Amino acid sequence: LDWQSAGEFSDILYEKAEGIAKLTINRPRVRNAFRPETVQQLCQAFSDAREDPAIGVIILTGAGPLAFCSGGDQKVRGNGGYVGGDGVPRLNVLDFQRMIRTCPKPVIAMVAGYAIGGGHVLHMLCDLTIAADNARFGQTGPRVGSFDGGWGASYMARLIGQKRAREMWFLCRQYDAQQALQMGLVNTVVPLEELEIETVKWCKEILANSPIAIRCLKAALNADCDGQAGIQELAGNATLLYYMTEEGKEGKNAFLEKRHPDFSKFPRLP
Ligand code: 2NE
Repeated sequence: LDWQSAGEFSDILYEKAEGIAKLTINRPRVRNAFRPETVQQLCQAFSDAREDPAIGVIILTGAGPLAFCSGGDQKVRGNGGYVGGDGVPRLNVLDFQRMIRTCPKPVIAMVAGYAIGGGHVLHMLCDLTIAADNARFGQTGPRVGSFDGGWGASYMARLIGQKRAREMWFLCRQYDAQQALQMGLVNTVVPLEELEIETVKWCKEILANSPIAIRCLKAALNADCDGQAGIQELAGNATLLYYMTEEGKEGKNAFLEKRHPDFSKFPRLP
């Protein structure tokens, strides 16, 4: 694809092409570990991709063949979070997790090399994961003095089962791409040199399908795990669709025309 830059950032690359937005964590010297600024920039670009009606699918990836993301940058970890240039400790990757989860557009993790720690959680939260054959997956929290007890634990168990999730967190082992495929952590494994070609192919297949059907399905699949927040997301789609009906418009029009609404012409379906 002919990727066009969609914004200049210090820690990420942000590009668009043919209905696809691509966010690349660009800190390969530290295996694409994120610091607060990295996450702020990811949130900014992601928000742009969500708002852009020309974009239908978002790819999240890491620069270079060695890593997707190695989680929080341990060199800037302070008391109470990761410390950015402003001196304030943050765990703002949790905000980015929620953005991925609630985005009505599919988000695809394109993983070459390590997806480790908080980077592993990010790939899990993406709707699909396309892995290169050199990909390696794992959690490190209990080894480095951290953990993610949110989606990082509970959604992992939904993906790979309780026994495997406990194994992954308690032992902090690494798993190769084929093991990840067998566990249901990733959708497919391809040779490294075909990673982007294959990911774009999946994006284009999604783009050919109905955007409203896809956004409702994403919300429905989330709702099964996400409690009241999941129901809110699913119900928001019902409101969106209702606004598109003549029945919904009658209520608004009556208010604006200062008259009583006439819903009598709309059927009470069984
Ligand atoms: C990723 C991994 C397995 C790669 O190993 P390898 O052998 O390929 O590379 P190496 O030599 O370990 O790393 C290369 C450079 O990247 C830095 C390293 O320190 C090294 O730099 P120098 O020391 O040579 O200057 N680097 C790698 N990962 C980093 C990181 N996360 N922060 C800062 N620098 C990093 C191996 O590097 C590894 O295991 N990395 C650590 C993974 C990790 O523990 N991540 C944090 C988990 S906790 C978390 O992410 C989190 C959470 O649990 C809850 C909320 C938010 C975040």
